[in-house]
Amino acid sequence: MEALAAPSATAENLAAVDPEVAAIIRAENKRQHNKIRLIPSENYASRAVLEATGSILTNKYSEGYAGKRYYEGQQEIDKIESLCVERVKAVFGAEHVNVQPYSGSPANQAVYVALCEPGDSVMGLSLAHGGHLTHGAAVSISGLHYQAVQYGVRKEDGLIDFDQVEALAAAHRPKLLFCGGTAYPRVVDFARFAEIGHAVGAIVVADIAHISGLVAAGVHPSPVPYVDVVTSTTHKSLRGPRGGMIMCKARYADAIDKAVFPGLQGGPHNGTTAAIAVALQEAQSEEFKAYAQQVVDNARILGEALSARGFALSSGGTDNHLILIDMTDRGITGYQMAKSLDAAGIVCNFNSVPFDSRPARKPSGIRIGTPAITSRGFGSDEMKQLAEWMDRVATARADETLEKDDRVEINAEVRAEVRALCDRFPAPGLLYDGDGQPL
Ligand code: DSN
Repeated sequence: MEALAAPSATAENLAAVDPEVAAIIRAENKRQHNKIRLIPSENYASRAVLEATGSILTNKYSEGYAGKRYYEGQQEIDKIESLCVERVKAVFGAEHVNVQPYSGSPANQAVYVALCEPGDSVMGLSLAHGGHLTHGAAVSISGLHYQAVQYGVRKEDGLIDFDQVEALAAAHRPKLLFCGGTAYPRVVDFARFAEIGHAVGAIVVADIAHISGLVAAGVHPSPVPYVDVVTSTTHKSLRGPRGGMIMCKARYADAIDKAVFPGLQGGPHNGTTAAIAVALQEAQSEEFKAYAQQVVDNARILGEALSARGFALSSGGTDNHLILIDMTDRGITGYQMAKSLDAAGIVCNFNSVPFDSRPARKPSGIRIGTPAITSRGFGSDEMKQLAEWMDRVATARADETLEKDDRVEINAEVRAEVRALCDRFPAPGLLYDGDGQPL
């Protein structure tokens, strides 16, 4: 059989072999350039990370761990995985690291498989108050197979209710106590969680998927000195490939490794492993530290500008990269705001707010964040402009005297202004032509 021809550039190969898929990827390349991406769990990975992800490492099977594989031919793969593990240890100061989980949910599932039995009591922040599905939500395996107890935030200030955490921990004596979340805009007090969990014999797990880039750069306190296990994705504020990792104290290393492989997974995704290593190399640079600080600064400036324009911020503001906004006072739902913003070229997600009276599919809030826009160089001026656009879109959506066409027109005006701003800020990793236009 004839060998597959190999034109030089990746994009050319794809376009020649599968023009349909190539066209969809190009359209997405344009969308990621043309719109302001505010989903706080998204980012722009560098070309270096993307090249490692899409490299020939995808061709290799390597069940097992470095030096203990079930297939031959691991001379280079062992080096990649060991390098990646060493870089994660160096950046986070962890005793043991596993970089094989396919993403954040499998990483968390591995923690359950490693450290407790079905039916055991486990505790986490409720999804409705900013936790993650895998922290014990009723619809997830973490809530279906374990006795999940959920804590929340206080109604008066939106902060974690540590009195409740303490009382529930004492009453249920959970095997695992999860902290961290996906829609919590404040600093997580890992030391406090560790104190409460350890007092009742719980293994304390910090899920830092959202904030791992901030932790790596030292702009959010690290859980590593306090808790027993730390899980994370690698593609959010850390700006790596889509993947997951687990850090733990040495005494849990065997159980965690066995749970990931052979407990839950087969062969690791070696291109992803290489790309995590690249992201960790990038995360040790001064540029990345400045980036992470700017992510937090941008979120604070954007939050203040939005508050000044009458947006109600959950917990009154933000300490990290994300902002949760209750749209009720603006006379619309979060669902309506998210749809209108997308039409105006600003992408966020609708999200429940704590104590939401509306259903999760059409909730009151939106969730926004600054990792992606900071990667493309937005700063304080752009945050203030963004708040003005969001105000204009919300006002138009709530104005019942406006005809639908007028609202469409206002969104189109904002979209044109957004597009002009985006053209001034090319994003890392995207493909551009010689005139700076997205391919
Ligand atoms: N889907 C992620 C987020 O958007 O926060 C969490 O898994």
